Amino acid sequence: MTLTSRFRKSFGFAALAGCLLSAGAANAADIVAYENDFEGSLIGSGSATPSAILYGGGNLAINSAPNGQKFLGLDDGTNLGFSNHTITLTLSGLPTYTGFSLAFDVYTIGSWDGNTFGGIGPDLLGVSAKAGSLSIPIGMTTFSNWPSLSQIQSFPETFYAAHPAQTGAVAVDSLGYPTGNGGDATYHITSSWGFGETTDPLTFTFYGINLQGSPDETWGIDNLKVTVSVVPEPTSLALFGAGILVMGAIALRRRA
Ligand SMILES: [Ca+2]
Ligand SMILES: [Ca+2]
Repeated sequence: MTLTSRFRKSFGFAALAGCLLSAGAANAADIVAYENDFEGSLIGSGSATPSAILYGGGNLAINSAPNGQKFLGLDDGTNLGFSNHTITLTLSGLPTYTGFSLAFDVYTIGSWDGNTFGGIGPDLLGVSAKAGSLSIPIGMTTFSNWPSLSQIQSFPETFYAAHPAQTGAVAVDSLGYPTGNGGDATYHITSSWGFGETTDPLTFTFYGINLQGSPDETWGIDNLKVTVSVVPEPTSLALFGAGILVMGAIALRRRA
């Protein structure tokens, strides 16, 4: 199986949208495999929902930020989300697909230290995927909530790129966590990939590494959406081909 669209080098995922290059792309249709804003349900919706499984190092829960925003986090009573946990979303029951797009928001909560070493970092968050037997290391990066300390982080590229703290954040301190401990930041992340025809399952793994842990440095997932590019059924392709033949015959007759 050959990748025909590569992740840009980084978490600059958005730029890759629409770059799927597989041979069947012209006839492929995108369907929503999974979608969840975590306002009401851990299960979510989408064509693959019945077999979507989310789990981590503890029990998952819908957490509530101080401003009322709900997101995927941990059932530890803190509403602070994950620390050094691994969370996996498995989608099955999908038709044959030739690519996927992943989109989600990550909330970095508290005292994230970006690329800083010396025992307090680097504070890493990573995402990987597995499509059928194909493993895709989507990216691993760092975040910092300390622009006031002139810290650097790798986002919007992968570790060990260097950018000022909170570069690329779509919101800062909007969730209402205490700013004395770094507050919070919101990042919107997307990544699109294309490859040969692939079957179930499609799995995404999200993980935190090297964090000082709850309640100091935590994170949450929100507005998670997965679409897949689906190859048309052979029967509809055959009908489409027949339609072209008929049209061709009519054109020939007119010309005659
Ligand atoms: Ca939400
Ligand atoms: Ca840290």
